[in-house]
Amino acid sequence: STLEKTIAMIKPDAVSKVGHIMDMIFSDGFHMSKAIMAQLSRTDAQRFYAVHQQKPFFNELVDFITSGKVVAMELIGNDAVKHWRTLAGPTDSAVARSEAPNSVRARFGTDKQTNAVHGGDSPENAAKELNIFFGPQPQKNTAKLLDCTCCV
Ligand code: YYY
Ligand code: MG
Repeated sequence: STLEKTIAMIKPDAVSKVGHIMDMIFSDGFHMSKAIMAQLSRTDAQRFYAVHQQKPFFNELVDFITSGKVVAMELIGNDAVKHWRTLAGPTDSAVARSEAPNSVRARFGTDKQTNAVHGGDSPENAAKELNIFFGPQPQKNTAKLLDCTCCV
């Protein structure tokens, strides 16, 4: 396994569940090194979802993600990218409820758009997405206390 960092983001539909979701994150063994509550501008939302620019749902997705506050978190752990996507569950919350009933999306999401949380899909994309909330990453990871050497 590899020590990694990833981004977890609570979407506007689930911000009121931030406590429950953080409980799930900590219970599953992640370290949380940064967290911020913010409302994304349209420009930042388009940057955040740049990989989906060509998708038919892009504009609706940007509408949704800018519709209220979000909570973005930097998570650190072994295989954090994959681990967080597993805890988040399948994209469609209805599918999550049948296939991964203990996942965040099963518990707090509604459907395939309104699905409670985001997870970076690779260390590279996670770094770009974290950059939107936290600015350029310093040379050495700030989580000194965790002795994280994955992102130096
Ligand atoms: O990575 P993940 O969030 O599980 O799914 P993606 O396929 O990357 O899609 C990103 C985001 O777009 C998804 O969380 C909800 C939204 N979306 C949508 O609104 N309609 C779809 N048919 C597929 C995805
Ligand atoms: Mg994705």
